Amino acid sequence: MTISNAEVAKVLRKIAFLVEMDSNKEDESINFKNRAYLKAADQIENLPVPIEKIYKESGLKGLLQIPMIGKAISSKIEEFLNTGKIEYYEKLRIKYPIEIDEFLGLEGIGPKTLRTIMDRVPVKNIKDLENLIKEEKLRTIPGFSQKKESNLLKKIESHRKGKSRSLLGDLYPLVAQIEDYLVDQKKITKIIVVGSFRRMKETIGDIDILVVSRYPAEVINYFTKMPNIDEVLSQGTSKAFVRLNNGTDVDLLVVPEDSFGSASLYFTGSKEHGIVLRKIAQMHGYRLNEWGLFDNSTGQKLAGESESEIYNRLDLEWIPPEMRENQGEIQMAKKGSKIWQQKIQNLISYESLKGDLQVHSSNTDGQLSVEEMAFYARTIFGLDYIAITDHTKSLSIARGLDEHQLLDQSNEISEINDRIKSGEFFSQENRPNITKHLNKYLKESNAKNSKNSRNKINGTFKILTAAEVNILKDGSLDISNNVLDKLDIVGAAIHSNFNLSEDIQTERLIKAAQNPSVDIIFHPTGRIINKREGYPINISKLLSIALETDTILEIDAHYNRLDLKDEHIRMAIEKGVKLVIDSDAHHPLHYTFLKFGIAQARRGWAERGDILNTLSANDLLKNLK
Ligand code: DGT
Ligand code: CA
Ligand code: CA
Ligand code: ZN
Repeated sequence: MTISNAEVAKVLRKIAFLVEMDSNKEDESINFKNRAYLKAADQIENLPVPIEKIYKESGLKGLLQIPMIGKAISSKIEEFLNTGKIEYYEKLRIKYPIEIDEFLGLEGIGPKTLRTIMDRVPVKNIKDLENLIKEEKLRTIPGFSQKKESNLLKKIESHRKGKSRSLLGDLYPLVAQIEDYLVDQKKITKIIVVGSFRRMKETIGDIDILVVSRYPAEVINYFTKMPNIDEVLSQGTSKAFVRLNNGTDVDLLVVPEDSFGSASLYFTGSKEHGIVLRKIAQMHGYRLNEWGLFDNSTGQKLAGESESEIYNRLDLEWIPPEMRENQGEIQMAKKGSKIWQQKIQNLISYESLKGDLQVHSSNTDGQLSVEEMAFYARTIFGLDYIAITDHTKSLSIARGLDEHQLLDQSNEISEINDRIKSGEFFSQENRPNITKHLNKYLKESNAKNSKNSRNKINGTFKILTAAEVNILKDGSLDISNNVLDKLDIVGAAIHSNFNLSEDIQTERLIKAAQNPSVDIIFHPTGRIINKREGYPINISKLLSIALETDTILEIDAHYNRLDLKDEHIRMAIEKGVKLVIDSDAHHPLHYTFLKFGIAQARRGWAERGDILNTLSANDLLKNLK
C-alpha cells in the first residue's frame, strides 16, 4: 500500500512531457510514444481499482490486462511500483532539470515551447518564466510576442490561484487503499469515510476518516506510518492530519464506540447541516457535539452510538448523507412525516438502475465490441439492457458512423439479440476474450462500490439500437430522421461550437429537443469538472422545453462530467422533467461510474420514478416520445 493510481498516472504524464521535450521536431514515432503515455495515464486515473493491488495479485500479466497498457509501459509501471522510481524517467530528468510538477498543469506552455525557450535561456520553473516576461525578454524569442507574453502571464496567475478540488471518482481507488491499510490494524473495530466523500459530493477538498478504537494512540501512530504519506501536518492523541504523496490531505479521528454516531454525524457534515442540528438540540435544552448528545441541565449523555438515535432524539428521521446540505431536508425529515417517508422509500437507490443508455463500442471510439460491452453489462453489472450509442458522422475524431453504418450496426445488434434469446450468448464457451484478471477486478469493483453484483446470466437481456447523434451548429442533426426512426432510442449531444452565446446555445438544444426523433439530450451542459465550464445555457428554459416536448435529460455519470449538477436535478424533478443516468462507458470498467450518477441524483433528491432507466426495457421504450 504505497503508491496510488494518481501517482502512477502522474509519473506517466511527466514522462510524456519530457519525451515530447526531448523530441526533435517532426519525429512521428515520438508523437506516438508521447500519446501512448498520456493514454495510459488517463486509463490509470480512471481505473476503479488500485493498480498496486492488480500488480500484487496478478503481476505483470494483470497490468497488461488494463486497456491501453502495453509491454513497455507495463514494465515501467512495474519498476515504479517496486522501487518508487523509473530509470528512464530519472535519465530524462537529468537531461531536463526543470521543476516539472509546476509545468504539468500549466496551460499555454507545452513541452515543445518550453524546449524552444530553454534552448536560449535557462528556465527551471514558473517563477523563471514569469521573470522573463517581466523583463520583456520572452518576446525576443522566435514565436513569441508582447501579446503572447501577457496571455501567458494571465494563465500563470490563474494556475497559481486554482489548486483545484479533487474529483470524487479520482479519489475512490485511493480511499479503498487507505481503508485496506486501516483494516489491517486489528485494534480498529470500525472504519467509516465521512466528510464530503460520504455525501458523494462531486469534488472533495480533503478525505475525512473516522475510526472506532479503544487504543487511539496506537491507531494514530499506525496511521501516520502509512507508506504513501508525504508529511504529517498535525498529530494529537486522537486526531491526525496528513498530506499524501499525491497532494491529497487526509483527516483521521479516533473515537470510542459510544461516540461513533455523534462523531460520524459531525464529520459527515455538511457544516451547514450540522449547525442547524445543533440549534435544534439547543431548543430542546441539549448540547450536540462529536462526543454525543447531552442534556444541558443534568449533563447526562442521551445518545451517541448511532446517527439515527441522535436524529430521533431531535424529533427527526435519519437523513441520507447525500441529502445533508441544509437544503430543506431537516424541515422535511420531521419524525413521522408522511412526505419524508415517501421521499425516502422512493429515493433512487444504488441498486435501482436496470439499464445503461449511453454505451460506446469499438465501432467508434469505445474500446470493446458491442458483444463484449453487452456481455459485461450483464454478467458482471447485472444490467437488463444497454443502448449502444456510438457517435455519428460529423464527429470525425471519434470516427462517427454514417447512416449506412448505423443501420449495419442495428443489424449486428439484432443478430446478437437473437443469440441472447436463444440462450447461447452468455454461455461459458462464448465468453469474450478478456482474461480472468480483468474479469476479477470488474467483479470486485462492482461488488465493492455499487452493491449491485447481481451477476445474472439467465433471463432477459436486450441491446437497444441507438446513437449519440451530433447536434450541428444550427440545432439540426447530422443523421436524417428516417434513419433515426429505425433506432430504438436516440440521444443527441453538442460536441462542437462551445463558444456561442447563451441564447444561441439554448436555442440549439431547444431545436434538438423539438426534433421528434430525439428522445434524450445527452451531455446537456457539456462541462468537464475542473477542466472546462459547460457551454452557457439557460437551464430553466431548457427544462421547460424538455417537459413540453417529452424529451429526457441525461445525468452523465462519468465522474468528471456529471453534466447536471445536484441543483439542476432538483429543478428538473420539481418541474416533472424525466431524467436518465448513463455511464458513457467506453470500456466495461466504466459501468462502475453509474454509482456517481446515482449519487448525484440522490443529491438532487430524485426518486426512482424520475429516472427512466429504472424501468424495464419494454416500459422504457413505451415511455419515449
Ligand atoms: P471538503 O473537505 O471541503 O470537501 O468538505 P467537507 O464537508 O468534508 O469539510 P471538512 O473536511 O472541512 O470537514 C468535515 C466535516 O466536519 C464537515 O462536513 C462538517 C464538520 N465541520 C468541520 N468544520 C466545522 C465547523 O466549523 N462547524 C461545524 N458545525 N462542523 C464542522
Ligand atoms: Ca473533507
Ligand atoms: Ca477535513
Ligand atoms: Zn459521449
